[in-house]
Amino acid sequence: LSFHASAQQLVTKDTTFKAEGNPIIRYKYTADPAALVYKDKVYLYAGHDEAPTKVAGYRMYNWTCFSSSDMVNWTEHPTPLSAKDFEWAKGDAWAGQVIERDGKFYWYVAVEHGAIHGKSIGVAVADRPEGPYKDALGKALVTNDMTTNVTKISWDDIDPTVFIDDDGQAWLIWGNTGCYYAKLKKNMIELDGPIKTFAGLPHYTEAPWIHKHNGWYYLSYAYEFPEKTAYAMSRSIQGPWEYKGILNEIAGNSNTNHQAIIDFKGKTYFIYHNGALTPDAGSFHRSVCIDYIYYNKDNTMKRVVMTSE
Ligand code: FUB
Repeated sequence: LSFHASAQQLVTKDTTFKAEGNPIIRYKYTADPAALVYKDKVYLYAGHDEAPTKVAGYRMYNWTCFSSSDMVNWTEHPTPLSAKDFEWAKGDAWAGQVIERDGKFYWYVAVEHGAIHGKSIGVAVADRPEGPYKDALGKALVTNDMTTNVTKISWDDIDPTVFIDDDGQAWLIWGNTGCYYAKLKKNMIELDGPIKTFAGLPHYTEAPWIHKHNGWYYLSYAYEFPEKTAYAMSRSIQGPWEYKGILNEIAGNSNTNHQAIIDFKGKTYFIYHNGALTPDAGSFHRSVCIDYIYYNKDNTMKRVVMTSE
């Protein structure tokens, strides 16, 4: 598959390709990656930047899914979920994450609410990681009026990330003006208790991601704007979080950075996006990249070395 900047190739059936360096997907723009390891495969979920050339502004209508057994040979499974699949929403397929529980796959995403000002979080469900997914709730799981003065900011309830801890408790974490968190019920489609806000995350902007390593919790997030990726560590998912510094620098000509961190077949991967495939409007024509994460002896993470090969 080859890339055409002015005419992105629309893949409508499962299509295989080989990643040849970063960005790994070169025939369409992909943003806001999330990843799931399930049964010996990585499932990579991404939004789709469809802004016309030179248009500054997000045009995102649906999400896509890629799978791989080796991080090199990939299959795209289009298009498992669209913003229009949420009848209560009026568009904007922004960032999200998929998790598996009891053989079902739950995809938490941000979309523009049709009746309540701003972005809301919806959840869709499927029987297979590659979908198809359908709205699991018929309404938003989190709306702007639950966290913010709704007249203020329309993009507060965005970037949901989900984590199931070793004790079986599922957590939803998200937000822009704060990094919010709440328990999820076992059914994965209802909050179970109050929404709280994490402290100890300097220059937090958005894009939280939780992972665990050697008994430590890591909360990585987009830092400042234009965004770098920073992270904090804790012995408990509820904090207190101790800030540990920058994990990844600004990625190319994209104002945003948005990461997923996974372990797969003995290695740790940092999955993010940059604006490398476009000479213009890189913030709105983003592309998914993958590099390695390495840990120091004290369990802190070394800065990511971004590669193009
Ligand atoms: O893709 C739209 C927004 O840009 C996401 O919600 C943010 O994380 C940033 O990547």
